[in-house]
Amino acid sequence: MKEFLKTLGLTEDNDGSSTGQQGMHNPDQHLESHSPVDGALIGRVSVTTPEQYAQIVGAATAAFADWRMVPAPQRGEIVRQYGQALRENKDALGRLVSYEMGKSLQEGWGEVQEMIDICDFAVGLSRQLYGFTMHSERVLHRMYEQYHPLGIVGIISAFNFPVAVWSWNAMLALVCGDVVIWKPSEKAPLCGVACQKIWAQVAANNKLSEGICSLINGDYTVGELMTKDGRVPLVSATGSTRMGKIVAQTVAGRLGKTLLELGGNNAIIITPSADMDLVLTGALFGAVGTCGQRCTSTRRLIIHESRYEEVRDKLAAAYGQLSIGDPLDEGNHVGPLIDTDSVNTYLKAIEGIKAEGGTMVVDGGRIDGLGSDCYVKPCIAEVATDSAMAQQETFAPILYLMKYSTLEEAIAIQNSVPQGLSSAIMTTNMRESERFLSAMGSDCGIANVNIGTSGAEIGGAFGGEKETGGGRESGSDSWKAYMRRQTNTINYSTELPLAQGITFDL
Ligand code: UN1
Repeated sequence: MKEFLKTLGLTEDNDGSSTGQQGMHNPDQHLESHSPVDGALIGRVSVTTPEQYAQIVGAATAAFADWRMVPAPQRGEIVRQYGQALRENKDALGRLVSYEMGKSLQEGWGEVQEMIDICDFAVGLSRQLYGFTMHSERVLHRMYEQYHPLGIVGIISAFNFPVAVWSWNAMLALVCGDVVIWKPSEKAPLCGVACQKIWAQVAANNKLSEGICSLINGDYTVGELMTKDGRVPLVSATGSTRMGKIVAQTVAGRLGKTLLELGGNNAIIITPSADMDLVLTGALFGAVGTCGQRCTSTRRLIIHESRYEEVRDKLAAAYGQLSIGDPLDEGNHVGPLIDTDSVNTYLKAIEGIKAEGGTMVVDGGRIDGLGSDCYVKPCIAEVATDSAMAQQETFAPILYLMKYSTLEEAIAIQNSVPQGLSSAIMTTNMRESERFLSAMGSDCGIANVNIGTSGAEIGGAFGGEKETGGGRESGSDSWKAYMRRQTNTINYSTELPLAQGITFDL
């Protein structure tokens, strides 16, 4: 067994359900986690039964009764300790992320760093859960608003950021006074178990009640236990648009709240004045980083006709320099896709591109002999601006090149897809960048200038429009999604004047 697995307390068989400190095992059903790096079985994680789920919700409900009354800065202190524990486990957890998910070790550590950063952010936030005060229209009255915790927050996360996405939601929810139940992706369940074990230690050190942070595991049927459960007021889900629509409809059916972070189809517009060094780094990292499996991955380059050949040829040359292989080897830039289903989707997309008349600039295909069947070549295709393939998010390293002549046209192409997560423009022309950022510019939740589409910082609100789902998590005032707002009006006079000047005398 690998050393970092031992460091994180993982074994061959792991409890997939836990109410804080207490692990629960289901002897009958397991998820098997195979590494896309070398195909090896890393470990098994037990699936949550409906009975275990009922116990977990019970523990979470009981924990919430206490946790909501802990002063927010003290809740922040617990999150600070979680952040400290992550610092101590950064190396091992980053290695697990890399080994279980397949992203490069640098990116695995980077993901744990994002967790540490959101802990720091949440600690500060725990003293800044501000509401407004208003002036009442009535004499000797006071009006203000305050934010209260919601209760149980359900988190459904995806395989591509198997630890960070949970922490963006959970650390904010915790300082807000909520309790959390997490269902990690069934493609990276050990990452969930590892984070839960770190939590269990922090909870035990502080003698905290069970169920402040719980873990459940399994496929969509386990997720459904939460989405259908009226005791879970908010479900935050990250994943495909298909999954998000089902979650949204199920939760809306009981008038619960959702926070959705779904697909992206992110483009970089490359203008005549673009700085070519920035273009190359931004586009390359955006398109091949995490093997094209970020929601924010760059999928489309919309290039001004005057720079088209230059960008195409330089990028093709850069793709030739990429080393693909074991992501735990720091010499490699690109690791495997998550599984063979993903490889098949990628291969089918390439067929689709060819069928609709696209031309491969850099050929794709499976790479054999690298340790598993999940390694593929990052590829580049030239397509028409109305390409149907380029309308879809294929979660793989396929980059589409398109040509434009006016900025208006470029913005129209960029906004023509159903998704609206991240976008970027490469320009040194102030008029162009301001147009891109204006109301008639990018329609995405994230719009960058001279930066690629991926690699957002935690300090900003993260999320997007249209089929991306509209949710915002992480920084800025995203915390408000995890609380309920209450408007309070207090009369300290001896009269009861009615609002709007109404009199109601008997
Ligand atoms: C995701 O792909 O779901 O901007 C999240 C980025 C990361 C987050 C990506 N900070 O690439």
